[in-house]
Amino acid sequence: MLLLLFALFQGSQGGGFDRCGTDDRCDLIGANLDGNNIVLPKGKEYIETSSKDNCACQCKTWGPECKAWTWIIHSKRCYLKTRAARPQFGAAFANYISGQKECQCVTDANNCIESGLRYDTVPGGADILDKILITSAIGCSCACHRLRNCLVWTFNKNVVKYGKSECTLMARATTRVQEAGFDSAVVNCDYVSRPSVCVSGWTEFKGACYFLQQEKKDWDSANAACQLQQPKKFNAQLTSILNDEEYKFLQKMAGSSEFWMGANRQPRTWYLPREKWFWEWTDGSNWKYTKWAHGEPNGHAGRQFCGAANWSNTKLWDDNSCDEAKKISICKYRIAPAVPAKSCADPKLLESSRITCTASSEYSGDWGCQKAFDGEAPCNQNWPYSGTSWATKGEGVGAWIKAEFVEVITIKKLRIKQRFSMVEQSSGIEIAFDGGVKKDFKLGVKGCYSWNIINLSEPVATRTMKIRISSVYAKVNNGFKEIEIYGCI
Ligand SMILES: [Ca+2]
Ligand SMILES: [Ca+2]
Repeated sequence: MLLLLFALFQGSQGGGFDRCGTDDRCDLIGANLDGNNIVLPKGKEYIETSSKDNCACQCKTWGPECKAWTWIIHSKRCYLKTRAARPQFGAAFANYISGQKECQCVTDANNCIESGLRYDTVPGGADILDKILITSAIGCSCACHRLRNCLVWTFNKNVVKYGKSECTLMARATTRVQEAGFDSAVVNCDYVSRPSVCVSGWTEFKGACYFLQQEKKDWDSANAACQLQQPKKFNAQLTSILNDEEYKFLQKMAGSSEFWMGANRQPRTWYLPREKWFWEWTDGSNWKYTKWAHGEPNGHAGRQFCGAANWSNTKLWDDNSCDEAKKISICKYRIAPAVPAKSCADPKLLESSRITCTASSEYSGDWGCQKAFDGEAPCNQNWPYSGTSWATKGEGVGAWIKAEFVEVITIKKLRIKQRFSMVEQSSGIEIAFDGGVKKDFKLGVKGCYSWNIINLSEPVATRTMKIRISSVYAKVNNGFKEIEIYGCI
């Protein structure tokens, strides 16, 4: 008996750890996976666990029923889930960490990491989105990709706690400092989390999108306004200017006006000797190309820390007081180069948790766009309140639903189920993928008893998919019961 206990003890200490081997590269930080809780013994829906690793472990060892987990930091509650629903982000979930049993880490770290570099930050400053303990630099990179508005990460191997090191996630590039034991990267060196086209209102030029802000603003407010420009998640910054060609393009955009650019000097300490000046681009681009006017930057009165372009008669650059309100500022975000489609011999159903969505309209929260990607497609009316479909508010032709994925997916096949009611059936759709690729399809199957199956003649690599209804059999509140996406990651 004692021997058996001993064996069990050994199993849980040694083998248990190996079997769990949680992978924090995949964590969704500040995210909740709503619902789909496994009901535990005594009707409880959660287990109290000391760490998110322990929670992930519970899921791994639970058996096939557990597909995902959510752990709440302050209450230490661990919820095991039968399905990874669409993640919820936002202030209410700042204390939540979620993950899936199967780990897939989105990262561009191999292209981006700079060793021996840290980004310096003000402790507790608004630039810091999160500080976490994590196992590897790649993990830190993944966490940054998973966290909305994360632009820069720094991984500090000099700190080791519980076998993990410190990972700081930041909203903008701050002072770069050479220091051993650090790895850092700027997310926008990658293409994975970037869109492939400029959204409307932005002008495309050589792999980036630009927006002219025509409201009087000081440098910091102008940069903050860039970050708030739609779509927010691209985290636009005041523009960097990296060569003559780009500068000429921006000068054309600004006309004859002087404008704020992303150049700024760190640290903003008055009367700092010139050899300690450190100029940088707020979007993290390398500081190489400059176009200073004669005698600039002069740090006038010891306190000019921000860069303006198209200055005065010279039309070159000047360092200026960051507090000065300028009429014009220009924002920039990078876009992705086209990604080649994979061969994808074994297409798999894309999980809901990898999809976020928007739509031209939603009948109500119970018929929101996420209902088309929630994995539920029972063929009944679900009247009155528990919709399993996306429904528009009175739309037919022209209605659209757009899915965005957390990484580039090569799509091979779709299955689409229409809504229950025969007076809400669509007959044709146009599907648009990244890079303006569009395809038309007929929907021959009405109602929700069977699927419309759409095989793509060529697989498409994309981060977004927008389905627009192009013709209808009949219209009330058209929409879709479910859209299944099959492909490879
Ligand atoms: Ca100056
Ligand atoms: Ca559904």
